[in-house]
Amino acid sequence: MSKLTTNPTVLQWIDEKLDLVKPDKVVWIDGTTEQLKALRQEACASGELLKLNEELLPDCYLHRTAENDVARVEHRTFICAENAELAGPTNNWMDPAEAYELLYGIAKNAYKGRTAYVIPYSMGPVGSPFSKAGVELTDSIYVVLNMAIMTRVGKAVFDALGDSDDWVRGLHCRCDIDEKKRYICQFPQDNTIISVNSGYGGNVLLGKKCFALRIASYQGWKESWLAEHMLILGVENPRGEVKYICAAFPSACGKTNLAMLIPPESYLKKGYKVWCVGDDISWIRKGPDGRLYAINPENGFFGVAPGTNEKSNPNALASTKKGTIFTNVVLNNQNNTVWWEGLDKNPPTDAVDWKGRPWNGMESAEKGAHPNSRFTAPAVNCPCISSEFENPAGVPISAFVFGGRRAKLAPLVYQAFDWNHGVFVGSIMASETTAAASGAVGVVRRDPMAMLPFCGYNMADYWQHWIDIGATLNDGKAPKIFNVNWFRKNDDDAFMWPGFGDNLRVLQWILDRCDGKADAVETPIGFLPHAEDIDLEGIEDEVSLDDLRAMLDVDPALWLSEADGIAAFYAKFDGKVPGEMQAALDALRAKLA
Ligand code: OXD
Ligand code: MN
Repeated sequence: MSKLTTNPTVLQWIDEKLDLVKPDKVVWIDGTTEQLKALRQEACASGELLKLNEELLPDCYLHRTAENDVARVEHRTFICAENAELAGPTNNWMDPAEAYELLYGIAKNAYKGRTAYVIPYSMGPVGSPFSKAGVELTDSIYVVLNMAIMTRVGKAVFDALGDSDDWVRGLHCRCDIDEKKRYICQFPQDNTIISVNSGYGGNVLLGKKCFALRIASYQGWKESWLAEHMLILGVENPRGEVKYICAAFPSACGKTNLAMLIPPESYLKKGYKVWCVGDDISWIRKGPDGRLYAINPENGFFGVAPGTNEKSNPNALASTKKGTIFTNVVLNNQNNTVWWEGLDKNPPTDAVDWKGRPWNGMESAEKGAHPNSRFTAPAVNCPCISSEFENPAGVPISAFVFGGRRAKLAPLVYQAFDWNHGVFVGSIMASETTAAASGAVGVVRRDPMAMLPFCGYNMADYWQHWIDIGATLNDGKAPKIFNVNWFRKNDDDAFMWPGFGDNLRVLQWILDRCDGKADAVETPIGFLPHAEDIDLEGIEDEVSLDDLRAMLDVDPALWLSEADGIAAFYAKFDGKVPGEMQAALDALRAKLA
């Protein structure tokens, strides 16, 4: 079949890699509806996909991964840069020459008896100045069909690329799904990703974490832009003006829910709307007017299924009703649909669990869906998708919001004093582990800007890059920076803030601050709201003004001990932490003392 491009750098790389992996057949993905339809049929025939109820879930499919291959594997993820310092103390590092030898050894003849798929894809709308191209070579039809949802695939990508060498090389080999030989390697200096022995989304949909965060963060460093683990949402006020917010949270903090939130009743009545531009990744550049603009480089949502329901996130649920691939959820035999824990209170009794075993939801002690089971849903399905989703110029950012899960420490919301202090606030992001993760509960995991597993270079250089970007923004043009904590608990260990749609009340204060409309109290950690300035209309029975005051309390003793934790974390960077941030830490301690 036609090779879809004459780009010599693409043709040479593909030839070399095909010579290595030795497929029986090569298919170039042109992205046409007919081709994708035929591939879905083929995947159903081979059993890789299972077609779901066409009436209830049109064009939807179920896939099950190997039992040992259900999540990202941070301990097997490597930044293969020239030296260990480039990767920094928070990344696993492998020497590039050593890594290529190891990985090519594993990939040798890995496609024997299989088909090679060449997927040209664009992160960002094709032709946008923000966008970048990638080519993924894979032996997995599941990868092809997921990439066709999560990114823009097809010939148009090659047409836009022309003969340029600026594209990311991605080689994926399923091999034997052997955990001991599983490697997810990024070579930021070579624009290259190699992923072997996995078939799980986060490890093999190379456009997502591997490219759009690890490789792109490095590209952004070199090219003066930012690739961030951030959702993008627009808040439309009753006058029809929309302001955009980018927000970063570690896993399990409700990022997809916030990105698609439904305003509380009182806000809906007034005419507020929330629009989703993206739920996971932002690429951010300075625009012609000197402000920062963001695009969502993805084209779909790779969301966690368990816990997604009509109440927690009706927009995400609606997004999964057509053209969606479900991975590792329950198959309901009764009507050939899917189910997961937290979808509703009626688990199917005649079903198949994520491991492919018969499952009765009323009787089984085991969970039916894997806790990290996923839906891959087209963004266009989302009822609140922003009209700016495809805008090649992106959306202007008013505020950056960082957040984490802290039972006692962080107040509901606070604002950084200025840009550099905001970078400090992002760098001290941390979350306490929940019962959902393995290991001890309540342990603080430091996750600067939610980029810990995704920063493709030394985190200290990344912080400096943030400071440098800020220095290019004129006063008044830089987004304001905030931190939120939806997870504060009272002495009875109960959550104090209702969360979900009510989080808009906090976003409203944030946007009022950006507009210079809300006052604040200066504290050692930043500017805090007056409790009266958070709108509680409609939830006064649930949250009193005194509750709110308690959520806004800053305990100096807790913060002093937090400062010790931050200092210990900074110490890992061997003196590379930018002076501005060290100074912010010193100032925090001095103010608290
Ligand atoms: C994700 C993650 O899957 O951050 O988006 O783990
Ligand atoms: Mn993510």
